[in-house]
Amino acid sequence: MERTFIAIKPDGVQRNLVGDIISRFEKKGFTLVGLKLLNVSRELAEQHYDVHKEKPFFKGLVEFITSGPVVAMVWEGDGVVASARKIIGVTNPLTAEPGTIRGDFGISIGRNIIHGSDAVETAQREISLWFKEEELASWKSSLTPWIY
Ligand code: 3AN
Repeated sequence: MERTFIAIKPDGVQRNLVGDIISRFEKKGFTLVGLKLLNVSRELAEQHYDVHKEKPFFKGLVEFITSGPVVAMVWEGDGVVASARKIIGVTNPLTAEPGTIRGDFGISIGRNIIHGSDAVETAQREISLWFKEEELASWKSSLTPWIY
């Protein structure tokens, strides 16, 4: 079953959006298989944002993601990577559609509340970067026959 990595960034945690965000993925029908609240080390932040290391905003990105607790999650389900990106909305919250997480809650690209893997391969890399195998639990929701 496909999995994606989702992180609620420090702004989302400080603004008490954790419950609402988790609820959106639950209500859609996806299954939560990994969840933790952590302070992100500089090393993890730099590895996570490795593809952006040449970008002018890289330093600010690392500083921001390490500035307060982050909620890291793994969600499972058919097509979850692309679907989560739709639920999240485009990178700039000002242009993100209302009804998406960024469209509903954000204003600034540097404070865009949430991260979601952009492809299945990226998801695999990010899940193994953020979670140990034993921290992930597969389970069958009793709702499954009503979803698939
Ligand atoms: P997304 O998170 O939508 O996949 P990416 O991967 O292009 O977006 O960028 C990663 C993160 O870098 C974004 N979530 C955002 O916080 C930050 N970012 C992207 N572009 C900019 C920018 N032009 N200025 C400041 N921060 C940016």
